[in-house]
Order: sequence, then C-alpha cells, then structure tokens
Amino acid sequence: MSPNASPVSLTRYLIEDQREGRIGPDLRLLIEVVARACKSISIAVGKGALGGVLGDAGEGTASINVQGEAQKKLDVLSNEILLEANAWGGHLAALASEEMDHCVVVPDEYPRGKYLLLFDPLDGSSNIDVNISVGTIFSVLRCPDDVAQVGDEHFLQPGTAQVAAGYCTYGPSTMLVLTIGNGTHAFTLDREIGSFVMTTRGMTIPEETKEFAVNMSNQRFWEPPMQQYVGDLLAGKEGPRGKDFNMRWVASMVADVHRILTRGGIFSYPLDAKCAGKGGKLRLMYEANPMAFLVEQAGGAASTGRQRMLDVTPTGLHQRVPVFLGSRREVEAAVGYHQAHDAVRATSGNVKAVTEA
Ligand code: P6P
Repeated sequence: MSPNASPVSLTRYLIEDQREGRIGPDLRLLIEVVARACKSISIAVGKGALGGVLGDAGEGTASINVQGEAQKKLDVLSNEILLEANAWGGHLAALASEEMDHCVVVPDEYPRGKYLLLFDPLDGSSNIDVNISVGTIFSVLRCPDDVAQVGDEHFLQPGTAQVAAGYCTYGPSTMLVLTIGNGTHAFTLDREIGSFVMTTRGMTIPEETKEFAVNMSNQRFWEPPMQQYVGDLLAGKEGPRGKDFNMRWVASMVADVHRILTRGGIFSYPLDAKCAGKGGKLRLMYEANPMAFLVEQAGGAASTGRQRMLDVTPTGLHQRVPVFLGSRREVEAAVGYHQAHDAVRATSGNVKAVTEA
C-alpha cells in the first residue's frame, strides 16, 4: 500500500511533525494525552442519561464555579479527567481550567515539564441535558524559564504565544480539531479502533459568507455599531450589504465554530449591557484565544471588534472579551462598523472638548 493511501492517525500526524522539527516529544505527548482524555469525556458524554452524569453537580445544593455559573456533573467529571490525565506525564508545569479559580501546579511527586495547559473542559454544558453538541477547548503555552513557583501570572501571555490549540466536539461524531501553527486539521474518532483519524488536512474558511451566528435575544443590549451591523445583515439584498444572510446559533461555541471552520460564517458574542461590566461573555484564555488560533490558521480572522484577538494582552486568567471570528472579509466588515462608530465618537468628543473649552 502506498504511504499516502493508509489513513493518517493523530499519532502518525504528530510523529511526522516531530520528525520535521515542528514539535518536540513533550508537546507531542501533551497533545496525545489531551486527545486520550477527550476520548474518555466522549464516552461519558455519549452515555447521556444512562451514565447517571446528567444534571447539575452538587447533590441537592447547586455547585457554582468561579464564573458564577451552575456546574453540570459532566463539567466536574470532564475537569477531573483532564487533570488526572495530565498530572503524571512530565510534560506540564501547570494547568488552568474554566472550572478552577486558580491554576494547579503539577504535583511534586511527578516530573515538571515546560508547558502550560489551559482548558474549558466541557464548553456549552448547558446543552448537555437537551442532547446538543458540546466540546472541550484547550490551549498550550510555554512556561517561562526559571520559574520556581508557577502561578496564574505565568499564564497571562497573548494568544500569539500559543504553541498549540484545539477542541474536541462531541456531536454525531467525535472530532478533534488541532493546530500547532502549521494549518488547522480535523481528526474523527474511529470508535472501532479507538483512535483519531485525520479526515481533513488543512481546513479552510471561505473569505466571504452569507451566514452569521449571534444570540439575537441580546440585540437591545448591544452597542450601536453592533446594532447597525446586524441590522444591515437582516436588511438582506435590499439593504447596504446587497445579499441575504442566514442565521445559526447553537449556544455551544465549539459547535458554532466547527460549522464555521467547515463551511464559513461569522460567530459573534459582542459586548452587551448585561456583560459589559465583565468585559464580555466568553473567556479569553481558554475559549477566544484557542479558537482564534484555529480560525487564523484556517485563513479566517478573529477580533474583539476593536483589536486582533491574538494580540490582546491578558490581565486575568478568567478575563472575558467580546468575540468576532470566522470568514475574514465578514469579520473585517463587522470590525469596520466598530471603527467607524469609534471614529465619530472620538471626533464628536474632540469637538465637544473644543466647544466647551
Ligand atoms: P448564550 C456556553 O455557555 C457558552 O460559553 C458558549 O459555548 C456559547 O457560545 C455561549 O456561552 C452561549 O451563550 O448567552 O447564548 O447562552
């Protein structure tokens, strides 16, 4: 059989990348360990009501995480699976999770590696009880050299510092989507042999789209540029955009982003009056940044609406940001509405200052 005919497993893909010098053995091991943990999470999620793991965590008393959100049993289980899988391998210095207030340093009884792993163990978990796709999102950073005691502050690196990022979507099929900075590639879990097999080498997001993803129920809370942007989308071909748009909103970021990586579109969770005080809804370090890395590696764009997502300098482990990501031309259009609005506001602010001087 010619070498190009046999299926490429995740292991083979990573070994080839290591052989070509794009990753080292520790990062290869880290990604393999995360993928193995995702297989365990996929099994737990797939059992549904039969696994006794649906519903809220905390027997009777609600369990609330650092985000102030009710934890699902599967949130807690997924977090534990990822912590246990990554503790003993010797590839990590510390881990941080949406479900934990602070980072966790690898226990002293194990060797300490040079990477930092961040994850949302089960994003979209509010959809679990209604059997809608959910997913695990992860991001990998290098631990700064010569750090005696790793703390949250060592994780506060911009998205451009990521050495790997990915997600595992638990849908009709379980798929791992990964980048190590050399394109974005999709692997589908072959349950008969228990391994991830490459099904798309080089996912590519079309530059243009006719499909947007946003939670329209927040429309009255949006900033003016977002109101104008979506209003023009809804105006269709009679409006300034000159074409009709379709809308999708799964309320599971992994599912929405996977659709966009597969067929294009724009995903947005903008600032709104409800979440403006927190900086946004979605988390920078383990949602927006890994997704931005994947999307840019697939030819798309990712922005806060005012700044390239990967350039944001983090100020906190659980920092929230507005998110626009997907088809490059459409993200640029959305950003353009914000830039135009801000320019007018700055000018009127200057005029006001002069007139009041
Ligand atoms: P809303 C899920 O809770 C999540 O963090 C993302 O996966 C998703 O895109 C968003 O929140 C959904 O938010 O306000 O529509 O429920």
